[in-house]
Amino acid sequence: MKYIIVMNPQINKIVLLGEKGVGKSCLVFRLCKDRFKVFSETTIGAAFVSYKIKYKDQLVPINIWDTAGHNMFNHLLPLYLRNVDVALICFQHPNLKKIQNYVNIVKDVDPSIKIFLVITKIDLWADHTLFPKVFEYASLEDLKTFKTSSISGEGVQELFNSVAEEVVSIPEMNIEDLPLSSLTILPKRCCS
Ligand SMILES: Nc1nc2c(ncn2[C@@H]2O[C@H](COP(=O)(O)OP(=O)(O)OP(=O)(O)O)[C@@H](O)[C@H]2O)c(=O)[nH]1
Ligand SMILES: [Mg+2]
Repeated sequence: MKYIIVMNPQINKIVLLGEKGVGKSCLVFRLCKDRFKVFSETTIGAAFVSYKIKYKDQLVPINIWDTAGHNMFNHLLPLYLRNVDVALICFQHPNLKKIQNYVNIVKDVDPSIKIFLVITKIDLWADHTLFPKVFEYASLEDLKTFKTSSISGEGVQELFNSVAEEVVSIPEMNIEDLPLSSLTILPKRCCS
């Protein structure tokens, strides 16, 4: 019998994390629909989206986990961070302590996760150099920073291009090397 292998959402896994209301879900919506989501409801637990990013001459599939920023869901973050390739720490205010707290949460789960710092809602800021301490910290920790607005779309493509670049730079595994838990194998129907 023939089989098809369905990639699990744990492959090319991207997680957005950050405080409630910083604009994580709107960022994902802007990426996927190329427009601003006017009425965005607070996320419960996490939302999952699969998307293919156009990068150079290829389509890079990514699995996005958009986590809830409300404090009551903080204890779930380590679960969503398992097997993550890139973590996008989103924030709209330059509160270094809170940003460092998220960086530590990610590093505690797996220090090899690539972390991007994402400033959101830059349409609200006249001057983004108001984040000097954040940039200083980012360069010290060798973390890439991005400035985005889901309203104007500014910086969103650049951010996800870098995500795709990061994902394609991860050495491809042979199918035999992938952990069984990351694959779902289904019998192939004769007509499919
Ligand atoms: N000015 C401005 N407002 C934004 C932007 N992105 C999102 N918002 C607004 O910010 C609010 C929260 O956006 P969400 O994307 O739902 O925030 P979230 O981070 O997903 O929030 P939780 O799911 O509660 O963690 C909404 O009222 C949006 O309209 C942006 O780029 N600029
Ligand atoms: Mg949300």
